[in-house]
Amino acid sequence: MPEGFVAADDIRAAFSAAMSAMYRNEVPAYGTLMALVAEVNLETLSADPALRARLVATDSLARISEERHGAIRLGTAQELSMMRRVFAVMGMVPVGYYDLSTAGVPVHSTAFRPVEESSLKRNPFRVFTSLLRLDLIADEALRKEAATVLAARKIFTDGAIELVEKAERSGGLDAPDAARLVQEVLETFRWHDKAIVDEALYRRLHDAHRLVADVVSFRGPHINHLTPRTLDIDKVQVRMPGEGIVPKAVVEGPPTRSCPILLRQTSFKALEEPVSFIGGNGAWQAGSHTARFGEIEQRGVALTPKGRTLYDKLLGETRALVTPAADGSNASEYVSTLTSVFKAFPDDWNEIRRAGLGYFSYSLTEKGRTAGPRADLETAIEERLIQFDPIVYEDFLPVSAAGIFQSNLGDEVTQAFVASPNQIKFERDLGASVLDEFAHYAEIERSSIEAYLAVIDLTTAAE
Ligand code: OOG
Ligand code: NI
Repeated sequence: MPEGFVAADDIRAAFSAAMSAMYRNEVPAYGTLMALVAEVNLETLSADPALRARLVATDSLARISEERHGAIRLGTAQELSMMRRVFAVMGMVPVGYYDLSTAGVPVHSTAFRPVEESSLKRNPFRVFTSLLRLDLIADEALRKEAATVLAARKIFTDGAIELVEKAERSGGLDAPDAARLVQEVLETFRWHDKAIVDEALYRRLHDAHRLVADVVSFRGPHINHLTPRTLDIDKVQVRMPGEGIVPKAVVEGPPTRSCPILLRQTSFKALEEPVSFIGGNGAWQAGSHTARFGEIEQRGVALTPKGRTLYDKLLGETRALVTPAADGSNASEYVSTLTSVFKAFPDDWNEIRRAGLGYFSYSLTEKGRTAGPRADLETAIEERLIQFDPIVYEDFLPVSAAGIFQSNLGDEVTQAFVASPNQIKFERDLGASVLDEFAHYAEIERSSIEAYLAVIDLTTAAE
């Protein structure tokens, strides 16, 4: 990077801090959730000195309760491709393709995120970004009206566009420009309580799907949630009501385990907020809209395709037995079924590793540095010459995402869409291809293996 430019990681860190301040200010319940998360994290750390030591060693203790992700929903291909360019300046690239049509949500999505380990450490902020799929809406007249409204709106400020172009031209931004970019981009994520449609159109959009109304009716893609990391998701879930916030019925993802896998998430339900619709004769008509909430997450090991297949199978089996009801009436039955079905997924790091279910990074122990060659990796591990650590899953889960979407779009019976993943179309609209998350984790694992191959000669294993 040319001299005098601010590192992309630092621009992202400034952006996520600015977004957090804005959101806490706009949605006070989110501030309450942040305080609860900080309290539970503190309790968990003081009860678990080993965990604390590990976090100190990995340099992440100070940032423990900071936001890990947020989410937005976009309306057009142009918005999506410009958003990609904006996030690129902040060191975030599109990772993964998520088709949510199968789960009754007319969007497909990617996550813009940093990928290098050092960047994730500096600031892990990601944005789960969905693109509305009007092609899944049956009513053709409505589809056209929605497209016309979307085509006329401008979600980026002129300043944001100029600064992104400048960054692309010169390979970066200096400090004053970087600070300006953060402020300009923040405007895109801001809440607007004045709709750009009248109430009749809002109703029709809403009847087609609540999400369509959320995307089409406003000036911009307001950030709809932010998500800090918690060290004990079950505890926060239980304590939410005591703080006056209503949690969704169940925690999404795998059950509580000794060896956490993938991602567990829960949220408080979206708030009904006052908005006004375009009325007659330049007047505004009062109404309300439900979109914004707060979420928490806890992450575990990234799974290989084999591990992911097992995860999906067990989750499917659980849901065939008990489908969690939105009102929470069968929540405990769901949790106990989930827990018992997931007994089939090994809950020991070495077993997970040996079964090829998860990704791990390998490193030499102190003893390993001076030891001679060993016959194979397993022998070296048994003799404690090589140690392995789970690689953290940094991405999302479509079934969980759908559960989060649904509990925040209202709990009425969900609509069914024909499953129609269309990654090719998504990437064309994005103007780039998305990174394959499995290939990415496999590469992290592979490069860690190379690091120790250089020191311990394991080539004898192949002979
Ligand atoms: C995004 C929901 C997905 C997650 O954490 O899985 C998501 C949305 O509601 O727009 O953020
Ligand atoms: Ni989320």
